[in-house]
Amino acid sequence: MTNSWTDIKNTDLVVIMGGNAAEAHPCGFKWVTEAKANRGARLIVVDPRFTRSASVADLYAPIRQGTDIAFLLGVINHCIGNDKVQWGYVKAFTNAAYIVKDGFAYKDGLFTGYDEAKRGHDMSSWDYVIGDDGYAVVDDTLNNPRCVWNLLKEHVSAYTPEMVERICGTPKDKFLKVAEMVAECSSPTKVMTSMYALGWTQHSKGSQNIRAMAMLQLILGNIGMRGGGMNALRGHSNIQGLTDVGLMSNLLPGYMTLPNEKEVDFDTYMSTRGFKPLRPNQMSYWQNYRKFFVSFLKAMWGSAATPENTFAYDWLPKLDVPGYDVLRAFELMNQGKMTGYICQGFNPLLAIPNRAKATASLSKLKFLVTMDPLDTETARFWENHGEFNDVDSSQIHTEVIQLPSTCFAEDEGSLTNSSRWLQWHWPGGTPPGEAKTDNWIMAQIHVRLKELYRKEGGKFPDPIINLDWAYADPDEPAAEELAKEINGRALATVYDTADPAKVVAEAGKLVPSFAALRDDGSTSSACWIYSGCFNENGNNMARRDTSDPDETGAYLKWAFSWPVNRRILYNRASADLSGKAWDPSRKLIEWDGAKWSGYDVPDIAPTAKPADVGPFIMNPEGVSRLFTRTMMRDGPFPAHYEPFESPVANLVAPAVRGNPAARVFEDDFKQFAEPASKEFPYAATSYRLTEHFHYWTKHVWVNAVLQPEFFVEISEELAVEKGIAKGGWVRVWSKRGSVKAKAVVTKRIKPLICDGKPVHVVGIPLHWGFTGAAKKGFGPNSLTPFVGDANIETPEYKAFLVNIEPIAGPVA
Ligand SMILES: Nc1nc2c(c(=O)[nH]1)N[C@H]1C(S)=C(S)[C@@H](COP(=O)(O)OP(=O)(O)OC[C@H]3O[C@@H](n4cnc5c(=O)[nH]c(N)nc54)[C@H](O)[C@@H]3O)O[C@H]1N2
Ligand SMILES: Nc1nc2c(c(=O)[nH]1)N[C@H]1C(S)=C(S)[C@@H](COP(=O)(O)OP(=O)(O)OC[C@H]3O[C@@H](n4cnc5c(=O)[nH]c(N)nc54)[C@H](O)[C@@H]3O)O[C@H]1N2
Ligand SMILES: [Mo]
Repeated sequence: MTNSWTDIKNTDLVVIMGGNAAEAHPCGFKWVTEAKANRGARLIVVDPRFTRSASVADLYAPIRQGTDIAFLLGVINHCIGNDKVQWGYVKAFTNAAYIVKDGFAYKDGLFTGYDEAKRGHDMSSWDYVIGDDGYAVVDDTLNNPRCVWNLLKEHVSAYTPEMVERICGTPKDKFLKVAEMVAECSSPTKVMTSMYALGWTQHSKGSQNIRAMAMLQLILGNIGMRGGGMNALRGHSNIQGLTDVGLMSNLLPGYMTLPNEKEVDFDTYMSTRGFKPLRPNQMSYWQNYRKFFVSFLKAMWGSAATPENTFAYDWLPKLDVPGYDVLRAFELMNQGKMTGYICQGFNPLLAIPNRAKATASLSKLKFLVTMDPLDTETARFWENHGEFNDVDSSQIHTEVIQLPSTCFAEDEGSLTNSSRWLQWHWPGGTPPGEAKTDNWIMAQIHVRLKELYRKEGGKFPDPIINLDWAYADPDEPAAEELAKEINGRALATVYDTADPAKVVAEAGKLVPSFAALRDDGSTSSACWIYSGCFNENGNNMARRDTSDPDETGAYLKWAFSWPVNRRILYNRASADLSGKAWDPSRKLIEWDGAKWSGYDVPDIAPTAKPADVGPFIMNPEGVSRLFTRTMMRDGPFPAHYEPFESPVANLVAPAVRGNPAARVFEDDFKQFAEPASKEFPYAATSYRLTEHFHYWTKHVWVNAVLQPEFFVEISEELAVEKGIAKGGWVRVWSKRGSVKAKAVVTKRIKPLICDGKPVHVVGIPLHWGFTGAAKKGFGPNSLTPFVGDANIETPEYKAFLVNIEPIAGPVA
C-alpha cells in the first residue's frame, strides 16, 4: 500500500476492483465502513460476480474477467475528454511534459521493438529524449505531440464507452456512472482510494492492470494524499514482508536486485544502479544504492566482506534467467532439470496452476522436503485418493521428508501487513509434538551443511563457510537478534557527512535508520528499508500505542511502518508547488518557509525547497510516471490484451492473442483452448471464501462445517441452458483437467454481453483438497493454465476457459 488500512477512513470514494475485501479482508474492510459512516464516502465495486463487497456498495458494475485495462483506460479517456484532470498535480508531479524518443510507437496491439521469437522487446525507444546537459527534455506547455501527455491521449482514445462495453461486457450506462463518480475525484479536495488484490494480479498482464489504475490516480492527483493511493491488499499475513526482505528469486532485501551473469564484478553491477538525476536539483534516492548494498553484503558475510574482495560480491548468486519463479521451478522439475525441492509453508500441489503438470513434476524429483504444521496435499502427492488424487503410487520414486514446523501463532517475530507496518508478535501457544520453529529447522540445515562443506570441501564452499552466523545460539537464532541484524549496526563509529564532528552512530550500536548506512564497510544492515525497526530506542515493531492525536489515521506510535515510520508514501505530493496542502482539510506535510513538517514523516529531505525537488524521489526525474520508460517488460503504457484463454477475440488488436510478452513455456501453449473456443465456451475464475483460509482451515472442524463441500457457482441462465439443477452435481473441465462439484446456481453471477454475444461466467472457490477434516474435493487448479504475468510471473488463475455438464453424483 502507498497508504495504510487506517488511512482508508479519510477517503471520499472507495473503488474495489480486482479484489473482494469484504470477504478476503474482512477486518481491514472496517475502514471502508468507517469512511462510509463518518464522512459519507461512497463505494464502487467492479467484479465479474456480485460479491459480499458489492452487496454493501453504492454502485456495482459487472466486468468480464481479464478486461480491466480496457475499462480503466476507458475511464482515463473519459477524464481527459471531459477535462476531469487535476492539472496542477499532473503538470508538476507527473512526466506528462516529458518528450519521448521518436522511435517509440504503439501499433496494432504491439509496442515498438517486439520480437516474437523472444516474446520480448528491444526497449531502446521507450524513453525520454535526453538533452545535451544530461537532463530529460520537457515541454511544460504540453503542446509537443511527442510529450507523454499527447501520446497517452492518443493511446487511450480507442477505449470509448462503446468499446468498453463490447470488451468488458459492462453496460455503457453503468460504465459511465463509474467514470463520472471517479472523475469527480479530480478536484483537489476529493480523493479516491484504490483497493485491489488478485482480481488484478492473477492475469498475464496483472502488473499492467495495476499500472492503469496508478495512472488514473495520478491524473486525479490522488497519490501521496490522505485517503488516496494505490492500496494492494496483501494475502498471507506476512506476504508484504516476503517481498520486502527479498524472497522473490530476482530480488535482494529492500528491492535491490540480484546480479545477473553479465554483471561479473561489483563495478559492472553498480554501473546500472544509483541513477543520476534527470532534472536539475532533483534528489534521486537510489544514488544511495551502494550504501544499502554494501551494508547488506556486510550483514551476509561480516568480517569476510572486505573492500579488497569488493565486500564478497562474488559470493552472491548470479541469475542466468530473469527469475526462478514457481512456474519456472515446476517447468524445470518437469524437464528433469531440478531434482530436489524444499517447500516451506507452501502447498504447491493445490496452489499452482495445472495440477496434472504439478503432479508430473513432483513425481520426477529425487527428494521433496516439506516444512509445515499441517499434513499437506503436496507432502502426500504420491498417495492415491481415488479420483481426488488419482496417481499410481508404485510409479513415483520421490523421497518425501516431512519436517513438522510451528505455525506463526506459536512463534515470535514480526509480520509486515499491507500497510507496510512491521508488527511484533509473541507465541500464543506451545507447539505440539515434534514441531520445531522455522528458525530452528533452517539453522540446522545451514549449520550442518556448513560442517559438511568444511569437512569435504565442494565446488564453491566460500559463500556458505563464510556466511556470518554470530548468534547467541547458532542452533536457533532468536527473532530479536535477527530483527537487529535487519535493522543494521555501526561496525565503526559513523559520522554525519555534512558535519564530520557529529556522531550518527557509535561503533557497535544499532543504527538509528538507513540514513546512517555507509558504503565503506563501516555499517551492516540486512534490509535497508526496515532500518529503524529495532534500534537503540528498542523494538519499535512492538509498540502498541493507539493514540492518534490529530485523528489523521496515522497512528504514528503503533508498530513501525517502513520506511522510517512513514505512513503515506510520496506524502510531499499532498502539497502544491509552493508547499501548501492541495486540500486544507487533508493536510499531511507542509512547507513552513524553511522545512517540511506536519502529521507524517516527510517523504522528502526536510529542507528540500518545494519548487526545486520533485516528490517522487525514487525516480531520477523526481516526478511520477504516466509513461513507465523501460520499467515494464510489456510496454510503457498498459494496453488491452485478452487472457490466454478467452471467450472472445481481442477487439482492439485482433491479431494479437494474449499479452505478447507474457511468460509461457512452449509445451504449455499446446494446452490452451483456442480463442472463442466452442469446446470450452465458458469464462471461469477462481476465488476465496471468508469461511476458509486456503487449505489450512479444512483441517479445522468448525470451518469444515461452515463450508463443507467444494462447489462451483453459475448463473440461473447457464443452469437452464445446461439443465443443471440447484445443488445438483456437475463436471467442469478445461483442456488440462476435470473436476466434479456441487452447483450453486445464483443470481450473483449474470451472463455478460460482450461484443453482442453472451459470456457465461463460472466461479470456482479454492479451499478443498484431500487432507484434513472437510469433505474431499477438487480446487480450481486442475483446470487453470500454466501462464504467468510478463513482469512478475503471477499465474493467470483468474481467467480461463471451461466446459460444464450435469452428472449423476455424488463423487466417491
Ligand atoms: N477468508 C480468507 N481470506 C483470505 C484468504 C483466504 O484464503 N480466505 N487468502 C488471502 C490471500 S493469500 C490473498 S492473496 C487475498 C486475496 O484477496 P482477493 O483478491 O480479494 O480474493 P479473491 O477471492 O481471490 O479474488 C477477488 C475477486 O476478484 C474477482 N475477479 C476475478 N477476476 C477479475 C478481473 O479480471 N477483474 C476484476 N475486476 N475482478 C476479478 C473475483 O470475482 C473475486 O471476487 O485474500 C487473503 N484473505
Ligand atoms: N486457482 C487459484 N490458485 C491460487 C490462487 C487463486 O486465487 N486461484 N491464489 C494463489 C495465492 S494468492 C496464494 S497466496 C497461494 C497460496 O498457496 P499456499 O501458500 O501454498 O497455500 P496455503 O494453504 O496458505 O499454504 C501455506 C502453508 O503454510 C503452512 N504454515 C502456516 N504457518 C506456518 C509457519 O509458521 N511455518 C511454516 N513452515 N508453515 C506454515 C500452512 O499450514 C500451509 O500448509 O495460492 C495461489 N493459488
Ligand atoms: Mo495470496
